[in-house]
Amino acid sequence: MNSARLKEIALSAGASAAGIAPAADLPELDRFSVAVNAVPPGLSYLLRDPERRKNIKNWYAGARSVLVCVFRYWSPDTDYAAELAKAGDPMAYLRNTGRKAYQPALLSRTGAKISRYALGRDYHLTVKEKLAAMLAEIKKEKPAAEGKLFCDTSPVMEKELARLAGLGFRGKNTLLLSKELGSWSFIGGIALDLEAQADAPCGGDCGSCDLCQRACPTGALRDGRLDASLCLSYWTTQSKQEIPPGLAAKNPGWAYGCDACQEACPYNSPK
Ligand code: B12
Repeated sequence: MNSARLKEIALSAGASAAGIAPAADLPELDRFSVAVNAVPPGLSYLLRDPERRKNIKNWYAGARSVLVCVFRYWSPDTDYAAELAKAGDPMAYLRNTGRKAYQPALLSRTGAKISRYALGRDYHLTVKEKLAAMLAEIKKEKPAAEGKLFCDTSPVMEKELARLAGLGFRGKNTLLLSKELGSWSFIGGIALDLEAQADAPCGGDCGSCDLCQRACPTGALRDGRLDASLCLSYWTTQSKQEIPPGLAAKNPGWAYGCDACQEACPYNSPK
């Protein structure tokens, strides 16, 4: 299918940007194995079957191309303090929106902060709805087309696929960083059984900027890698164990997720 048309469909269904990646081996995984990153117990699923993540065809054999989309969830002009206040009591907010905070003691502290990505409806639902609408539209034009949706929960290397689809480069905070949209975006996509012309991968890097690394309160970022066992996002949203006192002492108030490395990024500042 014409890749321009695929991207047009994606934008009409609510993507902030879209691109096409090849359904092929990810060269990144030859250079860096998933196992080289420190993987704490709550993320041990990342070590399961790493070969599977190397190629999206190992997840969906029919894949011939990948429509990758980013969905912006925060604009640099949005007032974080005002949005956090609107959410109200953090504990009640998280409970009512179906989220589980793994360090509940942090929620009752004055000034407890919820990450921007969680100040809204669960993105797994909103993104999947938009992707499903895209696939339905594609099927209207190509009734025999099949596809499989991914957003966060599948063994798919979403950041690298997004980079290959031309949507941004990989920042030193490990996230996908678009020069136009910054990094306050979710990634989601559709592995399609249609051939489509792939976009040029996005080049570029952070250059000498290391503001994210310096802003991380626990020193979790180094050389383009995240040591998740030090990441406050890991401890507050994934870990079933209590946060070690040494890390808790460095936490500037994040009770669900952490935005420190993205707040520091110049691409996320108001233009
Ligand atoms: C596991 C996971 C986490 C873990 C671990 C994060 C991590 N960096 O691995 C935890 C719970 C800590 C986490 C936190 C967050 N996450 Co998360 N997470 C994921 C998930 C499910 C898998 C990521 C993965 O495969 N990690 C494994 C490691 C090995 O992969 P990696 O970081 O890509 O590691 C590579 C690099 O280190 C690279 N590398 C090695 N050396 C070098 C050197 C250089 C210079 C470079 C460039 C690269 C490089 O090689 C490694 C192997 O490929 C993805 C969804 C998905 N299916 O992809 C979402 C995802 C990455 N998370 C997302 C988000 C939003 C977050 C948070 C911002 C949430 C928050 N505010 O709290 C934080 C950000 C923390 C951070 N700075 O990474 C978004 C990111 C969107 C974007 N713009 O990039 C994703 C894509 C979910 C989504 N669908 O939108 N997350």
